[in-house]
Amino acid sequence: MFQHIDYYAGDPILGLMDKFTADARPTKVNLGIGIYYDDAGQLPVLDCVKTAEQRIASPISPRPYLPMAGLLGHRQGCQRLLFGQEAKVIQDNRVATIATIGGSGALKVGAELIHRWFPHAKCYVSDPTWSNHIAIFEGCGIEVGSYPYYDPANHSIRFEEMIGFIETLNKHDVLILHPCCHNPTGMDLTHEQWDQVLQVVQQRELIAFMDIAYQGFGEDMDNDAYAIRKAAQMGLALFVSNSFSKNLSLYGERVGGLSILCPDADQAERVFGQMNYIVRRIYTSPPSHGGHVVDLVMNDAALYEQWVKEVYVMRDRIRSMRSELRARLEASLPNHDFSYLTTQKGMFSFTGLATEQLERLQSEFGLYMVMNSRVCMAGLNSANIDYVAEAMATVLKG
Ligand code: KET
Repeated sequence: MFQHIDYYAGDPILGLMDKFTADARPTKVNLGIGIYYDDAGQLPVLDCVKTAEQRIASPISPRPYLPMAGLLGHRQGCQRLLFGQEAKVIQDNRVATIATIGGSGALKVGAELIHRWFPHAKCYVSDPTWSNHIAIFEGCGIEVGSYPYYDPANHSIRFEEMIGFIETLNKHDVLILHPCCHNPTGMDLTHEQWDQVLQVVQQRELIAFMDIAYQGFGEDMDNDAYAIRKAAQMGLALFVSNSFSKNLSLYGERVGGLSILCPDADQAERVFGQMNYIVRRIYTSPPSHGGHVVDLVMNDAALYEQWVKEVYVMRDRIRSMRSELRARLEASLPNHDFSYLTTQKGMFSFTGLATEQLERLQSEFGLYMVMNSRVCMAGLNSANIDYVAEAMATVLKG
């Protein structure tokens, strides 16, 4: 019956996690998946989340189905976080938002909506991008291409080429963009560069689809949303998928949101209806526990303030790991340029290490990085950084 079914080669990121878990060496270090660990190497439970969960648990309450779109407080929390606390587009009811099963669920629902209502649209991702962007859009039957983005030789952005390329796209083609903390390269556009990209989006009538999974880890909550707010200001229609996996450290609860900014309230109502319909046909409604945590943290002023501070503690720890790794590598290899480690933003650095070097790091040192040379800086800590720097220096020396 099933012999015609292909074996699954495994996911390039999630598969690494299994390999890491199976490695018995006590010195092993996981720099693969985009998960934030604290300086003790532990996955943190944020204090704001603990407080919210204590409130949710007393008294323990019944668990009805949530609405297809999730909790209103979760949806409104996403809108204010993305578009700004007092955003006019929210007041004008122009944003259709649903709570989703993580950022991945938001991408899936958004891709389904594009496939159904813009059947001729092609989708373009940055070269390179998070591998699952391609998988999710192709999985919905959409043709996926790429636009020039990163120049590995100079650790820089191929901005002119990027603009030149998107100027050739057709009306309603979809451009997947990372508003902050680009995954996997850590290289973000400047505000001026965003302005230029969005002008082309407007002129060519493209659909911008912004995927924001690391808000607060780059600059701060507001600056990380610059591209989203600028697009809103320009009157563009826009898709935004957001994830709370990282900034609320709620990976397994699967919480995120999909927001679609529409030209007017009537179109937002149509779009919101279709988003609900897609959800009904795939999974009916999102999970309840994480939704309640998001609702509480986003809507209680004290918890919200505490949350933002906790995100900045994570951001600052990653930044210090970046400079410490850079300093150690520069000391070992004075002729190499490691400045990219501190220029790149968010959890990831793109090291440009070759496949053989990455394989050696795994087999000899138990150091796990994604095979495209992406390193998750949030896996470094004061106990493993010397070991990691030494291992990297050893393979770089050849
Ligand atoms: N978008 C981006 C850009 C992203 O990096 C991730 C997760 C997601 C969406 C998915 O978010 P979630 O809320 O977990 O569904 N990235 C990390 C984990 C993974 O690959 O699934 C990663 O890149 O390691």
